[in-house]
Amino acid sequence: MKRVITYGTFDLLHYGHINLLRRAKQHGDYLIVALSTDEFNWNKKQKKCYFDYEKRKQLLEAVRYVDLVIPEENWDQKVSDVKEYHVDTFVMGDDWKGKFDFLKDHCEVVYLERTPEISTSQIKNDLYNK
Ligand code: C2G
Repeated sequence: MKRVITYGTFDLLHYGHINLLRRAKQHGDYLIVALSTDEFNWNKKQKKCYFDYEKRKQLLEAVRYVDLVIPEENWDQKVSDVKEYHVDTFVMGDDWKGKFDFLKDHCEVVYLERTPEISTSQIKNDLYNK
């Protein structure tokens, strides 16, 4: 079984996220999503989520492409995650292109094209300016 992992906040889950998850799953048979915790988002990514971790986890677990959701608590857990979960392929959107190439020593690294014109901040701006 080919195991794939990806990381993110996935707040206000939208079709850009779903496009990423669908394509990530195409790289294997089992997709793990390491979901940024509220603390990690706030302390390290300066992101204030609309939905808390449990709600974002619940949403992701309802997505047909996702097999397991685990917490992402820090920037440095990726190598241990790849080892612990026997990951074959690491996938991220290409806004992160090159940033995780150090993982090539441990697994395949794939950057997928981001879906244009949609982002959580765009949704928030559009709603705020309605
Ligand atoms: N994404 C995408 N298209 C969009 C928006 C997002 O393909 N229009 C992808 C991103 O490239 C990322 C994933 O969806 O691969 C999740 O996006 P975010 O929740 O914004 O993740 P981010 O905050 O970039 O966290 O350790 C890595 C970080 O946790 C990544």
